Amino acid sequence: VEASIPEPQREAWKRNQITSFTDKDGFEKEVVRHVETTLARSMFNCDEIAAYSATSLAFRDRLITHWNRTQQRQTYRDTKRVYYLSLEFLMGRALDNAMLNVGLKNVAQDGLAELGFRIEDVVKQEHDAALGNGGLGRLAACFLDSLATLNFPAWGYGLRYRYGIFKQEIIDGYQVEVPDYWLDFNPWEFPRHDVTVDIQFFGQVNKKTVGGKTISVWEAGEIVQAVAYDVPIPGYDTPTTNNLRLWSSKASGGEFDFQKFNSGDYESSVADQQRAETISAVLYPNDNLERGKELRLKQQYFWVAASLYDIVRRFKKSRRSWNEFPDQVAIQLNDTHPTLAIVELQRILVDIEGLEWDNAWEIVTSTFGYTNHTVLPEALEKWPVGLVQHLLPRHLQIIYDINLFFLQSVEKAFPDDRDMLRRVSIIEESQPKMVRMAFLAIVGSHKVNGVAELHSDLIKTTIFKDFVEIYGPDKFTNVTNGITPRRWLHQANPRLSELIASKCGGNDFLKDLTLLNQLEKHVEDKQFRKEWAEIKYANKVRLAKHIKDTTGVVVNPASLFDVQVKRIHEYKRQQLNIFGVIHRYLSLKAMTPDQRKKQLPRVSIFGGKAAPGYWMAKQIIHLINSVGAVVNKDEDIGDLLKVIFLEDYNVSKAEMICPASDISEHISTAGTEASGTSNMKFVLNGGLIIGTCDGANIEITREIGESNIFLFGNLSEDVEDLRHAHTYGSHTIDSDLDKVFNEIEKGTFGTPHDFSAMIAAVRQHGDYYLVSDDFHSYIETHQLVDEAYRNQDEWIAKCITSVSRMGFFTSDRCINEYAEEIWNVEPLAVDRHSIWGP
Ligand code: Z16
Repeated sequence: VEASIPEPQREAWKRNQITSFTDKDGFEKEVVRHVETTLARSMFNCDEIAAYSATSLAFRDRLITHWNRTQQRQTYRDTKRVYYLSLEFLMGRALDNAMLNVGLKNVAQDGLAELGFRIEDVVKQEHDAALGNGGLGRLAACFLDSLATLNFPAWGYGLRYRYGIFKQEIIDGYQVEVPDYWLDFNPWEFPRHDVTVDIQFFGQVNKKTVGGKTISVWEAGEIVQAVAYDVPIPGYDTPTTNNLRLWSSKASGGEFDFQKFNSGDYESSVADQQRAETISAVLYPNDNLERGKELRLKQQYFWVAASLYDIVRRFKKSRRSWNEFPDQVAIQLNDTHPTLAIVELQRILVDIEGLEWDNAWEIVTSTFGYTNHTVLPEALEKWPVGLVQHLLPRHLQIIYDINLFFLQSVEKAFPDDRDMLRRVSIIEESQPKMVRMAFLAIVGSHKVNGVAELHSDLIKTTIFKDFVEIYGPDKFTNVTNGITPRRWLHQANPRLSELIASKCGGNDFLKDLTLLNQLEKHVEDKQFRKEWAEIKYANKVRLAKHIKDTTGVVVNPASLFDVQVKRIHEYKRQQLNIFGVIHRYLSLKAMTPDQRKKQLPRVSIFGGKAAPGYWMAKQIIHLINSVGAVVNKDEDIGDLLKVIFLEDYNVSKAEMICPASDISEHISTAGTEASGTSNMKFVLNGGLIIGTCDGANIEITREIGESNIFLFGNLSEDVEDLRHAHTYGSHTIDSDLDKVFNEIEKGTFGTPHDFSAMIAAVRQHGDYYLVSDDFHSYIETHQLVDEAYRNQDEWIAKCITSVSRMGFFTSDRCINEYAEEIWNVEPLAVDRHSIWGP
């Protein structure tokens, strides 16, 4: 149906075009209107949640007009678009970000004050959109912010989980998972009940001959409906408002099957409906782990098939030839989770559109790019062939054909290397056979990238080595991760952002982060250092209050705040940190009161979620809490050491924690953390870091200078030999670490049995993560941290210098690199004054 208004009637639309508020009075009018009409409440019945809702609706209206115009502009210009496919988008809160990005936070602050509310309290009413686990999901969110800010025509595609990452409670020192009811009220999404796609599962493939040509027809066994929900993504200081489209699953053919219902089979009708809705029900809560569950594969195909249908539908409107598809469409695969998109596009082109295999394959491989985020073997996706066969019978055939043609070409190029075929085959000949998704992603993409220099080198020399031989080195590239300075500086740390603006000629640095380098000439400015230190102190006071409110522990904001917040994982080595804390505690206990007086007070702050099925990670949380319980009430120690575990670490908590850190810990076993991005957030907020030579730490060091970072530990190139020596040589444990273990085993921190597995991992099971090898260097380096912190003036100078050199780590730089090296897309210039015209 043609839904476009005919030319003669368009005058009336133009006459009545919506004008958004621009000042306090306009804003207040909108808030009152929403309170009284949309929410059906009044000034006699308006709490902070109502104020939040109405404020959000006022800004949402504004965004949606920009969003519409952005889409019209992009459609009209018909240039190449980017599609970012990610199973995770860790967005956090939207209102504060929307107010800052459209430049009207001050207006809202004044308006809300007149209406009787404090903006900070209103902003806090919002529940985080937590559709992700950690770094990978937050990277996707930062990329959306940069894509919009830089005016790229880009869409994100994801799943609209009913439950995002679980809420973490700490009960008796243990993690307890509670469902995340984030959708109760979400003004930031627009259901598009008219945008739906039927998604097939199961069934069989039949061959049919049409006009002398044999084609494969997939007869589905089950159909589930995908419904689009759109989330507007505002750029900073630009009218560009891009779209994040999240798919929700629903039983196809209405609420439930009335045929079945009326014939008395209502139980199975309800069951069908529930089975359909289960697909988008919950985010898998694993970071860096793939467990091969059927529902996860269903999620992946559901989301990928709906997204591709949408992309193809949009392409077809332009009536171009299929060969132009890669000139109009770039699809980026965020990890291997969307790899089935490669197979699905090949299926659409060959089975449905009737293209020849080779022609279709050329289009497919020119369209996709694949980003790898890990080298950890347990995180690399593999699916049992039998499961793929059952769920997606036609896709398995296509995968076999892709593999056949690929292996034929490899055999031709490497005729003498039989083992090569076994090593690179997309099908692993194991029991059971497995589809190796990373290999499929490489074969089906034109570019493969890692997320930091070391990581990109590692994938080329280890897990993807053979593919570098096959395709040559140019298919592999690096795009070092970055973060958006809008959320991670301007929003999280408004006072520091303002101080920086006063030295960098205004807010331009938020769009060109290299402008931070202007700070360097002010490093010697005493007054500037003092203001800088005051802001850090105020941020620490705010965190100290949060700690008091949530844990009851009083911490002194003058202490050195030492922070490690990230997912709990053995490779990230929170165990190394807590063993170090115990070592510090024992040293303090061994001192005379006079010696203690000379020590520097410290607060060790931990936060992060463990995957619910990751037993060892949960033990680590328990040890941290057990140590805290003893240390925090030890009167010999007092303020000299406090150990805090912050419950339910998430994006909005990170926005409070990062600005309050003096030193943060990025201490993964060398070669295991692909990039890390919180390292960037902490330095950008004027904190120093202690870290291993791993991931982006290496490039941070190169940028800010070796004297401004505390590096320690073994190097990535030595890890393999050390592990080998642990297993086959005699393995002696560091003597200080041994003392720590003995103290735990004495029962100082509760039942020793609770922690025996953590100790055994080091003493008996080969210390895979090199905790003992790095312990001495770690302890020594923390002593250097203490010494450096005693000289506050020098410390602040290091912080300022570091911030001034962080320009490289903006996600704007990443997006420009992807656009240039991988997507071949350009921004769409926007005329701020044109409203209807393109
Ligand atoms: C994830 O968060 C990451 C990798 C991965 O394979 C799966 C998940 Cl859920 C992280 C990396 O661990 C981290 O080093 C990196 O900074 C981040 O992805 C973004 O690239």
